[in-house]
Amino acid sequence: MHQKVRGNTGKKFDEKKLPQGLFYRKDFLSAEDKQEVLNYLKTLHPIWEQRYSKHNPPPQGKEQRMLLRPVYWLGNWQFACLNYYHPPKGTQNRSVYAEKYPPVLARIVEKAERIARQIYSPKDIPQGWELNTCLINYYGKKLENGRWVDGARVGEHKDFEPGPVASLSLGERAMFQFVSSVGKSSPARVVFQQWLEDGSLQIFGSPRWKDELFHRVQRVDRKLGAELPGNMEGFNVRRINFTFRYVPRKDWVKYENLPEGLKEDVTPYVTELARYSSFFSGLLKDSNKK
Ligand SMILES: O=C(O)CCC(=O)C(=O)O
Repeated sequence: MHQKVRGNTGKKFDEKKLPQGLFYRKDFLSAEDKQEVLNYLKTLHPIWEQRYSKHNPPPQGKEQRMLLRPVYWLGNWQFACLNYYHPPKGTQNRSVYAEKYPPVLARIVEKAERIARQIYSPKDIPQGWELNTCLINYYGKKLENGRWVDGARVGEHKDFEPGPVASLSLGERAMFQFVSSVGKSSPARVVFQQWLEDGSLQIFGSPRWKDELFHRVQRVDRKLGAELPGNMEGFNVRRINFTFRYVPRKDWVKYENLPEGLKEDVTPYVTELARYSSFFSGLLKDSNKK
């Protein structure tokens, strides 16, 4: 698996070729598509989620907390308080039907899927794989008690959706790292790092990058002076990232079919989304009719 790679400017790993299983293309997004994506973003109203809820309270030793950043999901919405999609056991009542991709994202996803099918061996692409789920992460600073607090990072984690993940970046570049282990006793060791630039596409897959290593966003630059659409009072957005993943459709659940407690937990979010989204206001209406 070799590909021409430009713009891999992570200092220590400034190489022409990326390791097998990784793909990066700077300037993936054309100027027209970028404008279309930005126009679409102007229509979205992301929300702040809490990690836990009444029916999924914090485990012992943990506290309720707000996520570090606002998010929006397409395809299906993995509410944090439903614990995210986590096969093999955590697959039920975690991925709630959400809005479809707009045409520009559907086109981008088609291209990303084509690239992934070229660069990964069939054993690294699960049966039925398609990038049908998108998490949109908003990175920036938040006004808290009169002070601007920067939360533009993501801690070490894995994406548990099966198969390759594709990631489209807009705005300021982000330092993205794969790290080998996390724990209180041993600090994370950086195995590979990469700046994710405005308009770039990254794809990572295979057991090495998906299952063995963690990944994180260490920091987001401020060099471009980017200001992106977020529609949020007291939150300034300088980077937006779309990660496209695969959740088998058999595991998507309709909001109205969630068990009562879980439905109660996510209803405030659905209600907030319904203020600006006909899809979510339709869900509330249908569910009230039942
Ligand atoms: O913002 C990024 O580049 C990565 C986001 C990420 O790690 C995730 O959504 O799981």
